[in-house]
Amino acid sequence: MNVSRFLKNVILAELFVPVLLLTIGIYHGLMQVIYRAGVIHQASVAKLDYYQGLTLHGVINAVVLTTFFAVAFGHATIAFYLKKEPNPRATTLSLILMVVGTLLAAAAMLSGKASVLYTFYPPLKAHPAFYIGTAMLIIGSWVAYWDWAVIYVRWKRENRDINTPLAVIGTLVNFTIWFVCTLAVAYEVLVLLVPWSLGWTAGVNVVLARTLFWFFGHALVYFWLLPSYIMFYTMLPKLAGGKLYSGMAGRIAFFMFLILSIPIGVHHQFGDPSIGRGIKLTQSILTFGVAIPSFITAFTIAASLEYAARLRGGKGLYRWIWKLPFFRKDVFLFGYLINGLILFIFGGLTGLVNASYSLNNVVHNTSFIPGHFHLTVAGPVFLAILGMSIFLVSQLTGKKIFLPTINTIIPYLWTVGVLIFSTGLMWGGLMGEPRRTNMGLTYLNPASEQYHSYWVISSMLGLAGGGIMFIAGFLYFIVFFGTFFRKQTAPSTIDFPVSESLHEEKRIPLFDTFRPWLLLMGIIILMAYLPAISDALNNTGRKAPPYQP
Ligand code: HAS
Ligand code: CU
Repeated sequence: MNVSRFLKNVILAELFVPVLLLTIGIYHGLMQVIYRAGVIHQASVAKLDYYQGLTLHGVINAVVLTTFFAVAFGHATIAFYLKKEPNPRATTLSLILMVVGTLLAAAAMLSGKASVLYTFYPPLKAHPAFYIGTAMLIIGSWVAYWDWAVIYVRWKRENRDINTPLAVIGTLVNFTIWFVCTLAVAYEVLVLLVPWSLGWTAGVNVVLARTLFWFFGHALVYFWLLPSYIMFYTMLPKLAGGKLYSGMAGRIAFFMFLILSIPIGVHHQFGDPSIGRGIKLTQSILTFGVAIPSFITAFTIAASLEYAARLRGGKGLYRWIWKLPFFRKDVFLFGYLINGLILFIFGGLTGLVNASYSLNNVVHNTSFIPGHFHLTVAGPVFLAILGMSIFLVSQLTGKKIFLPTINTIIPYLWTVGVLIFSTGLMWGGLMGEPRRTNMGLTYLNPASEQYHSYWVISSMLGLAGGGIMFIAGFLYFIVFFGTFFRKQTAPSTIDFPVSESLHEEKRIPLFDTFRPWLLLMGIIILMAYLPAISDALNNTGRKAPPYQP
């Protein structure tokens, strides 16, 4: 499909800006494992201290990159499937808000005035520019979403009897979740934190702030995940040379995410006082519910891959796997997506450990948690972003991929790195190794009274895995920027691989409409969150005074 110059430039800018910042984010990933393994025993390197680096790492990699990517990929998906380009004014406004907001937040973090980590829990206090900048980034992404909603409604009016393409359902579900969940964090930031950070109010109700944060923070992880799910359903079967086993399964999975992604945030607060046990248990059970759409996805995609491999002559119970196009340069995206899926098997299983109300006591606030989330957000999410960003840049600029062989190897190298890294973190976590701690300064510093030999091997594994991840990230930058700055050889296009459905798909109206699902979403959220918010509001503890690290 041909794209206008305007859309092409917008998508390219939305990929270029966050990938440029990602160089800082990935550098601080490497620094994390170095500090934590006790290789250095100091609070800062190159005048960037441990917590400042961890904040830059979390905010750039997990918030800036993911949000920019979701918007860029959303523009491409809506334009490709609905054959309508976004409104130029809205799109420009959205881009400006996102870029200016990001620069504000980045300035606050780089100047050391916002070392509050990506969760910015009060009483950690940041410069107002950090909060206002992140709010602008989020509002910019809303503008893009509102515009797509208008495009969708117009398209639907003209195509009442046609099933909305699965990728469009996925995009709209994802941004609807995003819009609703970010309302809570917008309230937290604008009403509780900014006035406090400006010195207008004396203290903050910490439990309320954390509850509002996790209303957003859990749904955030699915906002990261769903673009990858769109690729798994609509592209991967085609890339593998087959068909999607069931398009209906994909629709059901996306609508289940719509109703269950938000009302489970309290599973991050099992250890918080002044939230009742009843609501913690309820949200624990609902969390098992949100694993169902992922199980549906696992079986549907595995069946689609097996179908493709058998078409290529694959035989046996498992031997067919080797017929999949793991290292083919022309379908390099396959390598990025399949590695993400393999990591996600372990990411999902460890998530279920975390979600088990009582078991959570063992792992909460230990390095088991970053072990878990690097198997998810640094697994299917990050790999899909890397692969798709190279794919889009190459197509939109009409340039051939720079170093295509290296490009096919990157996801495998990354996966080996993450597996070693996460094994180290989770093993250490089970022995009580803390997360978010500069262990080189304390526990792994032989000169410190707190020296603790238990965590030497586990954190060394973390260092080895993190080093491999850094090399893979470095190679990605070479391929991405190398492609970006090459000579154009073809016209600019967007041509996504499109998976056909294996079974003929009848249109069932319930799975091609948003209204009943939105209603259900509202009801479940109210039921799950009214008690939690009420507990937080009734938190009679003293309001925490600000603390600046
Ligand atoms: Fe999580 C903490 C529970 C999924 C990210 N999670 C985190 C944090 C992050 C995060 C960032 O209940 C830390 C936040 C912080 O800083 O404090 N998580 C879950 C559960 C799931 C889950 C139940 N998490 C994710 C995803 C993330 C993510 C996705 C990012 C994208 N998580 C928790 C809990 C905590 C938590 C607690 C709080 C812990 C604490 O105490 O602080 C589920 O959604 C997982 C369901 C997934 C599956 C896997 C399905 C498998 C698939 C692969 C199939 C493979 C195929 C390949 C087909 C059931 C789809 C075949 C291969 C061939 C070769 C053929
Ligand atoms: Cu969660």
